[in-house]
Amino acid sequence: MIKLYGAIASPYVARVVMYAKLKGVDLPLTEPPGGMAGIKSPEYLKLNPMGKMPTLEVDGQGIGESSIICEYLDDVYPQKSGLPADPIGRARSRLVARIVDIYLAQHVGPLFRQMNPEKRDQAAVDAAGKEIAKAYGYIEHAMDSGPFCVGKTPTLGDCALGTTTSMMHQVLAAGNFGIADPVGSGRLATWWKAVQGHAVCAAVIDEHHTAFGGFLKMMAGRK
Ligand SMILES: N[C@@H](CCC(=O)N[C@@H](CS)C(=O)NCC(=O)O)C(=O)O
Repeated sequence: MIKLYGAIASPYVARVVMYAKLKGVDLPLTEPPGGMAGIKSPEYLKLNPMGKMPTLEVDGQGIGESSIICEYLDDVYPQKSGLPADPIGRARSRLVARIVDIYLAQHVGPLFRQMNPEKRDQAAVDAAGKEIAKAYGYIEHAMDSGPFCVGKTPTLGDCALGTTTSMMHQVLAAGNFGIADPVGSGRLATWWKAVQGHAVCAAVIDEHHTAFGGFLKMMAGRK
């Protein structure tokens, strides 16, 4: 019995949801043990001691980390892989997801703390803007001629980058930081157009966008 725990407002959860849908695997989001706000509950921490979403529960065992969950889904549902067929393509797609995790997302998150212009640390915003632009440069280098990250269909890299890019756009717009859109032109713009034009990717991004918008509003209300 497989269950996916998390909320679609999380780009990491949305990554897994998109990946499963692209594979044609029915994997609805389930309320975590300990309740929706309970990713720090003892029940949840037993499955994923990192206390983060998503977590996949497989016969009572917990698996954390979105990309690991995606690759697990490929192992148990190999009929339609979510990775390109050739080894270099697979490496490129995985590389995009890895760059998102270690070079991009960590610079988008801190901008949440800079939303209020009156309390803003402009030096921190400028530094984040530079790092985000650098990360998209690395990502562009990992892509092939596309239009998706690798080839003509979406794979793991697109699931990771698509959901995180959507979140980044929302954060940049909500904060009005004056940071230029790093996917505004060239290969990255072609990629973003392809993702937005793909029915499955667009539907998941839309759902994530709405939920994340609600999260931003809630944060703004707390200021
Ligand atoms: N590297 C993890 C990141 C997961 C993550 O950071 N999830 C966030 C939600 S977007 C979370 O659960 N945060 C709660 C916390 O850190 O306490 C993955 O790929 O699954």
